Amino acid sequence: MAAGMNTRVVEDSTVRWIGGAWENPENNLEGNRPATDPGTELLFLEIPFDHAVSHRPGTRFGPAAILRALDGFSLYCTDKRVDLAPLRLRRFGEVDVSNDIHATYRHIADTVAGLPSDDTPVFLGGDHSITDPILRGLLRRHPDRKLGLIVFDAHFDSRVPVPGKEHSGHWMHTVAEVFDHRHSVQLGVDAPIYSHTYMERAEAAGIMVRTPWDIRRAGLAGTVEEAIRHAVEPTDEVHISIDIDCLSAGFAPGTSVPNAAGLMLWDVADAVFEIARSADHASLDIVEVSPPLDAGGITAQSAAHLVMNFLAGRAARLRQG
Ligand SMILES: [Mn+2]
Repeated sequence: MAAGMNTRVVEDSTVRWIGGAWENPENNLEGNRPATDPGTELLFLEIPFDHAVSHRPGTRFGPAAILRALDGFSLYCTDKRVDLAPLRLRRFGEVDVSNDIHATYRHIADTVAGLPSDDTPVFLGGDHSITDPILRGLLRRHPDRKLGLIVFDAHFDSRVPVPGKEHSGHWMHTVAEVFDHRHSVQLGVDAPIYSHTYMERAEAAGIMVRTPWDIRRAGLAGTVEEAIRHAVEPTDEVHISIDIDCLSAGFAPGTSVPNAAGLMLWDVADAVFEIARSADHASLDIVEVSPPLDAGGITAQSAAHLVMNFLAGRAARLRQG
C-alpha cells in the first residue's frame, strides 16, 4: 500500500492514515463484506480515461496521483474537526477503459449501475466526459430516486457534439437526453469562450448557474444554501461533479485548461463539505487532474483536499444520524 510522506516521519498511535485504512482487495465487491450501516461504505473507482480531453491529455494519470496524495492524509479532517474513522474506505480499482470512446462510456455506465446499493461512490477521473456515463449509471442504479446534480466547473460543458469530434465539453448537453436538469447547479462558470446563448440555454433548462463573481457578491454561504435548496432538498440523492479547473490556477496548474480567475480552494472545499453533509445520499466525481502538467503535485493535493471534505461531510452526516 502506497503511504504518504507523513506516515514515515510521524510515529503517533493516535494518528491513522488513509493509506493504511483501505479495507479490502480491489474489485472485491461481493466476497466477505462485513455488514455495515448504510452510508458508511465509501467506494473509490478509478477511471483513467482521457481520450475525450479537449486540449491536452494526461488526466489518465489523475486517479493514481489523487490516491497517492490522499494516502498521506490522516483519518481526521482537522479543518472541519470531523473524524473519518466511522467511514469504511474501499477501493474498486480501475474501471476498464479503452480508446473506443463509446464502448468505454457504456462500460462505465454498466459498472456504476451495478455498484452495491448502499455504497457511496467516489469516482476519480479522467476527463470530464465520464460524468455523462456516471450519471446514466447512477440513474439506472436507483431508478426510484430523484437525482440532483451540483457541478463545480469553469465551463458549461454544454456544446452540441459533432460526430467524430467528441470531447469533454458536451456532457451536460448529451446527458440531458436522460437527465432532467431542473435540479442541476453549475458553480464557478467563468471561461471566456462562450456566447450569451450558453448562459440562457442553461438557465432556461432550470440550471442554477453562479459565476465566481455571483458567488463573491452573494457570499459563499448563501450561494451554497441556495444550491442545496435547488439540488438537494427536492431530490433523494445528489451527485457532485468537480472539474479541478473550477479552481484558480494557483491551486490547479495541472489541468488541460488552467483557470487564472477561478474559485479559491477553501471556498470549493467548504461548499463540498456542506453539500455532502446535507444530503441523504451522495456521490462524487473529481476530474481533469493532469499530473504531467502539474507543478510539484499541487493540483493532486488540491483534489485530495476536496475529496477529504466530501468524506468529512459524509462522516458528519452519519454523526447527525
Ligand atoms: Mn472545465
